[in-house]
Amino acid sequence: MLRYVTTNDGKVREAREYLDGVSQLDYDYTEVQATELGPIAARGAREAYRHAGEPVLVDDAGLFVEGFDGFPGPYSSYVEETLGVETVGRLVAAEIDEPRRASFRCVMAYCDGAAFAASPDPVDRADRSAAAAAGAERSSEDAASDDGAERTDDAETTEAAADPLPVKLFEGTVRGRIVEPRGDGGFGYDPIFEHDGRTLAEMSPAEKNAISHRGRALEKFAEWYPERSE
Ligand code: ITT
Repeated sequence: MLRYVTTNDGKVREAREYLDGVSQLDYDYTEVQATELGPIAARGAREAYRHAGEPVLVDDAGLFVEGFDGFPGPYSSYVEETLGVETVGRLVAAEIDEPRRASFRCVMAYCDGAAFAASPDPVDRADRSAAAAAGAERSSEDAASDDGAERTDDAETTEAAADPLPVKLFEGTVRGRIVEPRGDGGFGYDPIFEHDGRTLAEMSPAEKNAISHRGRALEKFAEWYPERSE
């Protein structure tokens, strides 16, 4: 059975729309310090797989503010806990001129203990350009390739060399702007992240999933997974 590894119930609600009956594994894997989401998710998936002994999907997400060189990025969780979402919104408003562009990114890491056949890069062009614009991680191409020796991402190459348990990554990005908080849906940074005129907190779960970083990553995963699980 596939376990969706997260301590965040908001993520699980969104994942259920793509993965029928997926069960949550409320496991707080070690979030290594890294400037990129890919290695954090990959390492988390290896650890969670060893813990659970069944297929796992780890979801690591972050808000990348363009005018802050991608900050808070992989530190989004820590920054939400320490400063809070509204303070982040106020800092951005004080320091950065309109349009205060940002992107939300999500990397899903899947591990079931077995190797993966080479497969086409599951990241699309929109993800790449959004990531580049946000000054976020290195190319999403690296972050989305099958894990292993051919990976060019330095941090994850070091990780994979130290721990060769195969991991496959799926990534999604949504572009938007930082605005004053609006809406009471969603979770985390949703009230201050506007996409196409509405904040993610002003959207229904289905509307958010249709355009969000997580929805896009889940869509790619849900397309690939059935064959794997046969
Ligand atoms: P797990 O690591 O246990 O999955 P988490 O909430 O710490 O839970 P992340 O590290 O991936 O998950 O999240 C980084 C931060 O970004 C955290 O503060 C989340 O609340 C926030 N976040 C993640 N996805 C989000 C989304 O879709 N909308 C708004 N905020 C989100």
